[in-house]
Formats: sequence, C-alpha cells, structure tokens
Amino acid sequence: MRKEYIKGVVEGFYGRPWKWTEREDVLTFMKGKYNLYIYAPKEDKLHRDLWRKDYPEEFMKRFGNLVNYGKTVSVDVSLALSPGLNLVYSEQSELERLCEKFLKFAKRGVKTFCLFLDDIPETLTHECDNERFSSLADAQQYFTNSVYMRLKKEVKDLEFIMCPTLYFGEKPLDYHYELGEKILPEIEIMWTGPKVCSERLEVNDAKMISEIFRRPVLYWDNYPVNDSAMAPELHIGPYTGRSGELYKYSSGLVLNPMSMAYASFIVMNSVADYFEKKESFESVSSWKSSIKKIVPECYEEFIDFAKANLKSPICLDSSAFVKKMVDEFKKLFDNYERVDAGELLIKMGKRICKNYYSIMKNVNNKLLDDIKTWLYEYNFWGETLIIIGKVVLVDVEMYRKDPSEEKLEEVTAINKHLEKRLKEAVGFKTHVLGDEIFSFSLDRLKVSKGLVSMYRY
Ligand code: 14T
Repeated sequence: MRKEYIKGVVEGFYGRPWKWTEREDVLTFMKGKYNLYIYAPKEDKLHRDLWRKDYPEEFMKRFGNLVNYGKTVSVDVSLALSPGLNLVYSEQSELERLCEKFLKFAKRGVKTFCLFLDDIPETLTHECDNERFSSLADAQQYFTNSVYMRLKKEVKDLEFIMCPTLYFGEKPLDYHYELGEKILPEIEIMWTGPKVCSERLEVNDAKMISEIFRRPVLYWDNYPVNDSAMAPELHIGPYTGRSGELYKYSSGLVLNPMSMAYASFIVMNSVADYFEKKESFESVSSWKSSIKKIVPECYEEFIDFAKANLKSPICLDSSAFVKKMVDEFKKLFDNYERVDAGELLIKMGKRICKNYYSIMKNVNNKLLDDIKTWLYEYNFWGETLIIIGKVVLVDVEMYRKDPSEEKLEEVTAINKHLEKRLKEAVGFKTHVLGDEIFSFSLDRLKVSKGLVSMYRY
C-alpha cells in the first residue's frame, strides 16, 4: 500500500467536466500541496454508461500529456471508470474489457486506477449475477479483486482505489462488513462519511468505518462540490467540521470540487492547510488567508461576497449578513426611527454594489467567469436594497400628513420599479444572500403598496 497520506482531488461531480486547460491549471495549483488527481467526471459517457467504448486517440494523447505534466508537479494522475450502471459482474468478457481499457491508460503512464461503483443500482439487476453471487457486495468484491489482480500483473507500482455503492452512512450495513472482509487489503476503499455531503467528519466515523473495512478508509469529501440540488450555491466558505485527527485513522482524503475550477481554489487552499496543520488547523483564518492569496487586490470585498455565499452542506447557518441587517432594520423601523431604517438599507446596498465593482475590476477573468452568475445577482440585490431604502424614506412622508397626488404618484412609480425587479428575481439561479432577501424585499413592497392604497381606495 501507498506510504504517503493521500491528498487528492477527484473530478467526480455531475455537470460540465473541466476543460483540459482547467485540469492543467488545477494540477499547477496542486503542486506541493496535493499528490493525487482522479479523472472521473460523471457526464463523460465513456467513463460511465459507455465504459466499454474506447476513448478516441485525441483524448488518450491529452490524458498522457496530463499524466506527464502531473509528474513535473508531483501529482499522480489517475483514471477512474464507473461501469456499474450496466455492468454484468459475472461475465468474464466484461472483466476483460474493463482491464483492457485500463491498460491502455497504463501505456500512457497511469499507475493509479479507480473503480467507482457509486450512484448505481443497489441490487443485482442481471439474472446471471443473482445466480452466481449471494449479494451485491459479493459480486463487487469478486469483480474488484479480479480487476486488481489482472492489472497487478501488468502495471508496476499499481495503486488501486474502489468506491463502493453504499459509500456513506451512520451505521455500517452487511454490505460494508462483506466488502471489508473480502476486498483485498491492498485496495483502498472510499467513504464520504455519515452523509453524501457530510457536515462533519469525525474521528469516530473514521475509526468505525476503518474497522469495518479492515483498512484505513480513504475519504471522498463532497465539498466544495455544488452539483445537483446544490447548484444555486457557490461553495467558497471555510472548510469546517473536519476533525484534525482524521489522518490517524484514514489513508487520505480526496476532495470533490466544483465544476467551477478556479472558484474551487479557495477551498483547495484551505484543505492544503488542513493537511499540513492537522490538529492545529483553524478553518476561518485559513479561509481568510486563502482569499487573501487568491484575490489580494480586493480581499475585504471578496470576504464580504463570500459571506453572502455561506449556504452549503457544511455550513447550515447561512445568510448571517441578511439576518443581521433585517433585525437591525426592524428594530429601527418598529421604533419609528424610519429615516435611519431606510438609510441603513441604502448603506448596505451601497456596500454590496461597491464590493461588486471592486471584484469586477480586480479579479482575474477565469475566476470571474466561474462566479459571474453569483456576482450579478449579488449586485442586483445591492441595487434592490438601495431602492427599498428609498421606498422606506418616501413612505415616511406618507405617514406624517395627507400625501399630495404627486407624492402618491412618486411612491407608486418606485413601487412599480421595485415590483419589476422582483419579477426578474423570480428567474434567478443562485442562492447569493439567501432567500430571506427576497422575502424581505417582497414584504417591504407590500407595506408600501398598502400605504398607497390607504389613500387610493
Ligand atoms: F462517489 C461518491 F462518493 C459520490 O459522492 N458520488 C456522487 C458524486 O459524484 C457527486 O458529485 C456527489 C455530490 O452530489 O454525490 C454523489 O452523487 C449523488 C448522490 C446522491 F445521493 C447525487 C445525488 C444524490 F441524491
């Protein structure tokens, strides 16, 4: 087995796979901090559904180049195949086909191979497999071990990693015991912790699963990945909830990043700190220094923006910014300090817009492209807060005395404008600043409309 702790990145998300230039940039970034990159994008048909088909020559060439480039930055470039959607475990020709395909990569210099059996049927679906094997685990141990032994004959310094079908959980199942017992001890087995995307990875989880797998577990950490239901989120927050002692009970940790490669660097920096500092790792200070390294020209502004994007499986208490602002606003408003209340919103809105312009001006194009949807909506809410602040200010005059026709028209016009903006926001894609900002805006609009309707009944 490998001697060094595995510090990895797995391109294992659903959605747009990285471009070759992105993979190269990721490897460059990994230099000195990480030692393993795994190619496993879910949308690559030849990696999953059509695993039996060969990759075209062009792909093989590029992969070979990536392997070579990996050597120059001390990152082992690994290939994963995920045949489980339609694999017949008992069929000899399936085994041969898979090995043949792996071996073509061995010819290009790949040493580490991965067999991923995640996100596939949890029971045996082919009649012949049911006849031959007593369980899914039985079929998978047979197939995994066979692939390993076949490759072992041909590949010098082979490393082999498998991801099970049931790769997370709070309590082990028969499936896990059986894999642990029967998968050859040289093979690494992956695990994402108590959940698919685990809020916390604790020592007890590592001890428990390593005991059952009968080897130190290899963590597949589903952060900062933002695929499927997490797509509205941008995961650029602190790397929290991972015990600093995991290294004692695991063989490594492999990070599943976002399809937005450059935005993933923020977390990748912190995970590198985590690998280095272990027990003394401090998530928030590491996060801040990571952002400082990546965007030194607009550090403060970017931190503010990142705080508007905290929602994620590892940080459930999100949108603190909006909550704090809304609370402060309500306190002032209910205390009849309504000019102050309106001005507070304008101040907050201006701060957001200022952050936006600074980020647009200072951040490199690759990162900007990754975060542009979130940035656009961030700025939109900044502008919206300024408008709402103005609504609150004109409304003040409506309470004091019977408003003139001009005043009523002015308020109605601003409200129409706000309403149009909120209609646009229905089509938004991100969770930047949280949903509270939308309901807050809607609430203020209704209050203002209510005021007008007192005079125009
Ligand atoms: F291999 C596993 F460890 C794993 O995490 N598999 C996938 C992974 O490719 C994906 O990026 C990640 C985050 O969404 O979670 C796994 O995929 C799922 C799992 C689910 F339970 C996607 C949807 C699910 F409902």
